[in-house]
Amino acid sequence: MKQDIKAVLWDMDGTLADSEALHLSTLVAVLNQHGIEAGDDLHASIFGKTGREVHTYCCERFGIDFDYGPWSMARARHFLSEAPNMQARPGALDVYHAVRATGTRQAIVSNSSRMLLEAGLRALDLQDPQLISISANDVRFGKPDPEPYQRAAWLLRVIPEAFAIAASGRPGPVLIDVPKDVQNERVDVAKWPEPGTAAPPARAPDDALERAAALVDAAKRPILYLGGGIVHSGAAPVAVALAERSSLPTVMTLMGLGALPADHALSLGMLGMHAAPYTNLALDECDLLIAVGARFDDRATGKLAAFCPRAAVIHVDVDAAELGKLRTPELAIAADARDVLERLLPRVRARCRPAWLARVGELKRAHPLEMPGADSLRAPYGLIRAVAAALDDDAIVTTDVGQHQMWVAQAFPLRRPRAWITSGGLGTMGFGLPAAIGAALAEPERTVVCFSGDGSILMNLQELATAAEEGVNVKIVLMNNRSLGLVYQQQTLFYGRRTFASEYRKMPDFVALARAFHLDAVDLDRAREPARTLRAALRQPGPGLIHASIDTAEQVLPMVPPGAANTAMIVRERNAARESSA
Ligand SMILES: Cc1ncc(C[n+]2csc(CCOP(=O)(O)OP(=O)(O)O)c2C)c(N)n1
Ligand SMILES: [Mg+2]
Repeated sequence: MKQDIKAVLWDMDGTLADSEALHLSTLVAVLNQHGIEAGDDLHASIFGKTGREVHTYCCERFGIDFDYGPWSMARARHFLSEAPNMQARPGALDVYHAVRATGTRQAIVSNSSRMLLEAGLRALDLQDPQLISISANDVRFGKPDPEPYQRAAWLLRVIPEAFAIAASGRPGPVLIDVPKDVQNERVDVAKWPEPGTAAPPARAPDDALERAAALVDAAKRPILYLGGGIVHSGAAPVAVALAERSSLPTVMTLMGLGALPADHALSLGMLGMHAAPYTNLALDECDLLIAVGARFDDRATGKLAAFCPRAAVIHVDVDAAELGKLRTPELAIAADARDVLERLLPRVRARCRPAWLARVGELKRAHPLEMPGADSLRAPYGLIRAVAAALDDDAIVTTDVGQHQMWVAQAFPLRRPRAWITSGGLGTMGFGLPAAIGAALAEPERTVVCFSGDGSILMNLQELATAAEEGVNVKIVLMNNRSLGLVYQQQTLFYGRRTFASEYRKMPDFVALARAFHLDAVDLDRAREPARTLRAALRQPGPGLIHASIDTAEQVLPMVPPGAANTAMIVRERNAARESSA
């Protein structure tokens, strides 16, 4: 199967009738200039739900008639986004209908893949949906049609421009509104434009690197804080090298997990709301925080004023707008993370930091991450550990949003970047399955495991049909706690146990549902030898669902109450707020 998934064309504009006059030639041709094209294996290169426009294009260009998934518009962006994301290159998506469907705003904002969104089909005789204004807050760049009745020649300029923006700096969606008359127009093109390419990232001045190195060398209790930007800039190996050279204990955000292997001696895992107690306590004691490709999100920092109160901050981010936005840094560097770390590494002295590492070791022993039930398939941690034990490091893990997502972030031993696909920021339920399908199409040799919840899976259940049709190697591990668990947990902890609209009274039979979509499905609740059944199901090629019940009362702990300092986390043993030990 061809692995080069570059393009997504998307349309559900109605029937296939009266399509003779419609042409997407110019648009498609300019996209082709950028490597977005259907290859020999159309199936692997373009996703689409046929409607009038795409169908016409395919019939014209390839002389074939096709119709395949994904099956829903609403959050299909997840499905589509991960294929280009895996390969860190832009893709394209016609999002016109999807923007208007529930949840897509979250979808656009919450995923950081380098997407080019190509929105189309504004019919002149229909009400203009004001696409650019609707999405103004969501995209990095939205270019309204400067004239009401633009000509197709405009595409020759704007598409290279959009690709340049999509490929430059911090990843994020770009939206181009292509009116229908423009799509239908035929133009003579004398000279095709040069494809838009990434602008070279800003380079840090040498003196900033000298200052950074001096701060790192002088620090007594430094911590390296890695965000998703490390993964996007391909900086994980050099971040590991820096941590090792200067003996820097290292924390990661949800999006940065895998940058440093989970079992690395210097890894303190994920920081923030659901971190191990020792992680947040170490941060409380640090005197220098080296933040790279991270944005001081409130899930990471807790109450900002109490975050790393003793630390000076070095903040490196490709997006200058992040620097000083939430925390005033001692040193701010607006530049590409990889370039900065590569040039910082030789400037930093090799250090062992015995006292600080001993202190961190002490905190680890005294305040560990409790994982009750780690040996039981009936408990969340045990199930996640058993899945991890049955897989190799080539596996890709995706999640939906909820307790299961946080349990996996805590317990799954992620050891490499780009093995972890989850919806951060405005996390959106329904992300996991389509993202897993996209990843599996991009990396067909790997096993993709999608951890999902009983609430989240229902958001995009129709994608089971896509998974079956494409035969993707996706295993859904459905952690069924018969509730919207994260909501139930918050109601339990912070609203006097007044649980409301967070429990299911009539649970669907998920195993039967999966089988109805032609997937293999096993129920660990009923298996005689659940461990063996689990391993066999993970080994079985093709799409499958593994169902496991989880007690509704299970909680993700520790948990920092909303608005509280990270040191005031609720921990498992006592279930009571604790004070900082510092
Ligand atoms: C589309 C969407 N709707 C609502 C939410 C708010 N929300 C976050 S987690 C959650 C519960 C998720 O339930 P489930 O998928 O069963 O996961 P669990 O927490 O039970 O593991 C909800 C409703 C969201 N993030 N996305
Ligand atoms: Mg649930």
